[in-house]
Amino acid sequence: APRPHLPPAAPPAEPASRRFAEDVLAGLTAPRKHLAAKYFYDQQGSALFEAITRLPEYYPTRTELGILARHGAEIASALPPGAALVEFGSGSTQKLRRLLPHLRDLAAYVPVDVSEEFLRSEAEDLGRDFPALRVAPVAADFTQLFALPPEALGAAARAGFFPGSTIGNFEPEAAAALLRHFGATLGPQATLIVGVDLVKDKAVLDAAYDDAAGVTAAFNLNLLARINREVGADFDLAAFAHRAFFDTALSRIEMHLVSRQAQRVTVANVPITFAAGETIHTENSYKFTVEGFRALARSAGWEGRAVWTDPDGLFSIHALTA
Ligand code: AVJ
Repeated sequence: APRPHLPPAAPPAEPASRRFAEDVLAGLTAPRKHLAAKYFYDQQGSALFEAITRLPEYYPTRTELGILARHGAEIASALPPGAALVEFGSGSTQKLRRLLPHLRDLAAYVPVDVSEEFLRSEAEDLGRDFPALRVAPVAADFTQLFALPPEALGAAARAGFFPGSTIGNFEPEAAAALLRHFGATLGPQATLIVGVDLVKDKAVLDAAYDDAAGVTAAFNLNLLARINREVGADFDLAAFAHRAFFDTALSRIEMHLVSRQAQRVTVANVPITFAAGETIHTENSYKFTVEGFRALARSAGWEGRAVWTDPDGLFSIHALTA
């Protein structure tokens, strides 16, 4: 089985649990309370997100998979021959699997993910289904510096894959910095394939993040349950409500947890007070126009080469070159 490649001699990292506790306390003691969206994805949060992707209102995942199924051959042909493909934040490999049948001369597939266990099991499954594929997993946070494994460095070329519109979770400045960081990681003459959710009717966007079955509400509230479990807190989940809406001026979905009443919560022995109606801002999900995303990419050193969308213009997949 492929072994995750560990970054070379990094300084001893701060334990993830301590980092989480510090970020939570900093966010909840700020004048406008906030928590980072990356913390949604503990085991329960990841399962809830998988359930979100199957909701009738949540169009992004099935639309992106449809684009990959329909235009997979063309998207694959945007990669130079003999390239190693680096997937940033790989999670499940279902999107990659749509491209693989068209990528017959791939030098290696390099999934990069913080979750080492998940990375290993996905890599094993992939190795079983595509025995000719060289899989070289890297256990790392893709937003931080990490070394590419020899399988990628020795390839004729390098390409990046960043599906799912995860780019939308970053503030515009941070999104540009991340795209720049991908360029530095992949090196000169790289190609990048990015999935980007598009601006559309507000009612469609609002429903996608506030579904009738309440799965997105459970996903949002799970963050409080996670803090109770891992940081030590006494959040009463019934005392908070899910709120999600598209802000047209800022072109982003905002998700909040709204305090239903004035209340006091203790988080890692620190008292946190909430006024009735006060919110914790838990996520931004930016939506782009095709031209708007290309301009962002250009500001980060990437040139738009091709773009594919679905017939309804809901979602886009971009091929960029350095
Ligand atoms: C995984 C960041 C793409 O923004 O659509 C889904 C996360 N949040 N429903 C998104 C999410 C609420 C999702 N991304």
